[in-house]
Amino acid sequence: MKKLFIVIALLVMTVSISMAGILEDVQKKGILTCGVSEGVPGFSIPDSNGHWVGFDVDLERAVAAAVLGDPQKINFVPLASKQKIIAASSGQVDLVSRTTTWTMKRDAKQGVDFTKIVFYDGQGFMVPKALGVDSAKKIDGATICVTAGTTSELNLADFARANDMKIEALVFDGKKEAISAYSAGRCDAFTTDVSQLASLRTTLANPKDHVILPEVISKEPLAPFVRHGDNQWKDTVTWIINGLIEAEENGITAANVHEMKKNSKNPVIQRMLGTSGDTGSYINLDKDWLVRAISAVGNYGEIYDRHFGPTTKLNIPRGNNNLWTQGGLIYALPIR
Ligand SMILES: N[C@@H](CCC(=O)N[C@@H](CS)C(=O)NCC(=O)O)C(=O)O
Repeated sequence: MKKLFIVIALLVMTVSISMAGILEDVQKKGILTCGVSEGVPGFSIPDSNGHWVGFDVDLERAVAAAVLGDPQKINFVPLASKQKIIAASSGQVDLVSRTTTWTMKRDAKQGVDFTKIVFYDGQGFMVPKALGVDSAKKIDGATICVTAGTTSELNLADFARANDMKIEALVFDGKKEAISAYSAGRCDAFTTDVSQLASLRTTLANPKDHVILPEVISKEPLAPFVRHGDNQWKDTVTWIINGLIEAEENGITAANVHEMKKNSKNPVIQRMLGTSGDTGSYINLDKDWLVRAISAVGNYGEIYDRHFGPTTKLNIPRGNNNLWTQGGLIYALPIR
């Protein structure tokens, strides 16, 4: 009898949690729980005061600003590659923004839904300069350090097979172990997404002693993701990201967003910033949803520049991550 009661209570709890939805849940708790990496400069890493910073972090701060009115109201959960999908599918975190490639299996089979591609990446190789190798086609017989649970591990196997090469993969549970093994000389090369190679190279003792080879062997469209099955929450996060991109296209910045809201005569900008219509109501937020997100972190281009721009250590050219109007692939859907 007691057991039956517990089962019924659990069932009622589960049903009410899933009915309430993640958005209401987050707003009730007043805090957004976000998955991040275990520390990748430029993407997500704590600064010297323990404050999380980075491109992926700013996207999460934009969501916190839009849904909670405060970009600081985030509980950050560092996740190894192996844990990132299950952390969202199990409900441990509300949102993951962490250098994650949108693949068919993750999306359709592993209980998560991707929101919007925020960084077009591709896999590459880093080698010590002293090795004298200038092309990935010349790494036959090499031992390569790679992290478990990543697309990098799978692509490496494909690359070896397709090019009829013998490659020994040294697979590590975490990125920290993988990069330490590489810097200790346990493998000839390190492989991951090219942007992360640029980032991790800055953490090595002598970054100039390492080169990134020119070949890009895969497509790695990186996108934040949420638990599968809560369409409302997925819509909310997706449209906040669309809003940041559309803001760049329309010249709305952290510095001018309030002035634009007051004075812009452009109907697109008026809709985005809540001067006309009520786009916020489509994602269960108020009229100022996007004003708060932009004033917290700036538009997409400002976020990119802050973490990857020419004044940063990483200095990753925008390339495919330029707006479509500038020859890139970054394209926001219409906010109306
Ligand atoms: N984009 C790839 C690779 C992602 C990735 O994050 N790779 C590594 C290897 S450098 C990693 O775990 N990085 C961060 C961390 O755990 O701190 C994927 O989605 O599988």
